[in-house]
Amino acid sequence: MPANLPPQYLEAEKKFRQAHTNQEKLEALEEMLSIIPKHKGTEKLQAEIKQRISKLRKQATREKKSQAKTHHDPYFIERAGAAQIAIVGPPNSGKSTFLATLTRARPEIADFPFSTYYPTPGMMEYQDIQIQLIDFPPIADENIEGNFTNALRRADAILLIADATSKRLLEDIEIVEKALGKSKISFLPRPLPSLSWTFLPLIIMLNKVETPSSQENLALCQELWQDKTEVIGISLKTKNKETIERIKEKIFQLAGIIRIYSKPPGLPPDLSRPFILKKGETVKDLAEQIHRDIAQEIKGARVWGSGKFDGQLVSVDHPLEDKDIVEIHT
Ligand SMILES: Nc1nc2c(ncn2[C@@H]2O[C@H](COP(=O)(O)OP(=O)(O)OP(=O)(O)O)[C@@H](O)[C@H]2O)c(=O)[nH]1
Ligand SMILES: [Mg+2]
Repeated sequence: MPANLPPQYLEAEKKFRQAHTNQEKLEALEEMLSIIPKHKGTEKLQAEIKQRISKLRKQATREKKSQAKTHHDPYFIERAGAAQIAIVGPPNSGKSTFLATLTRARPEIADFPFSTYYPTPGMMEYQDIQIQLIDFPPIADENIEGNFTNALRRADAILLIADATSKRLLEDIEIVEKALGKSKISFLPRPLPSLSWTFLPLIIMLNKVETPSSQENLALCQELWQDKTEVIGISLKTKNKETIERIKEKIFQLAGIIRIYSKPPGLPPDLSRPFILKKGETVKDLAEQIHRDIAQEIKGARVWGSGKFDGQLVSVDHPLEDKDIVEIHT
């Protein structure tokens, strides 16, 4: 990546990374192309952006054509709630049980592998928000179909559920890891190889840990993955209220979102419906979500929560934290 790209470019690239639809991606790429300084040092990047634009345009035309033929994509799940989490993993690990435990969805649960054919969504309630979970078909081969790949790339994060009692647990997980790699999904927080890659946070839950023989597997997996991500042992069979709460909390953290309550000057805050921002986003990002005009006129804000003291005046670049109350000043 060439140095000294202007902040507006980085802002547009951030939009691109966070885009969920092809239309949003196209708009962000076009913005990137119009902002990028045109000189020798950025030629390669310009070419890459142009290539992505042309690819997305072609894809959009293809999708329009196939929609015209009423081609149905069973992997396409309409987004709902504050975030979308993809549940993936080897066969028979308890992915559908997980969905049935945390949401009102009733997917098929079976004691034989490959019982889920198509992704099934469900809404998980977490305090005052809902997070969408999608139970995907099992991954037992590192080559997964294109629709599956695209659906994963639309999610906000990945929850990998594996069976802690499996005799080949590490291979089970490795296959999923490879399938994600082939889908150009990186879950390690480091620079992506190119614009065509997507970063998605990932955690691993090893299910069925009530089985004594699984303890060794859990310890082994935790050791092996300690530099990459968190590995948590769960049992959906012997679950209780506390374990469910702990799991929900983990999913909320995995989603990488924060809840912000807005407050009009001189009035109490509206605690009924939080705005959903990504972790690290600022007062400016909140203003943009409320209204474009407000984002242009904003001068600062008062924040209750993450500020040094309640009601502290902060600048537009102030990063917000979960449950902050914000009064925007224009
Ligand atoms: N011992 C034990 N069995 C469990 C646990 N959770 C789920 N199971 C069982 O594991 C089997 C597979 O559960 P599913 O939820 O269908 O697994 P899946 O990952 O959706 O399976 P596929 O869709 O085929 O990939 C079922 O017999 C469940 O009852 C658990 O915590 N402990
Ligand atoms: Mg299933």
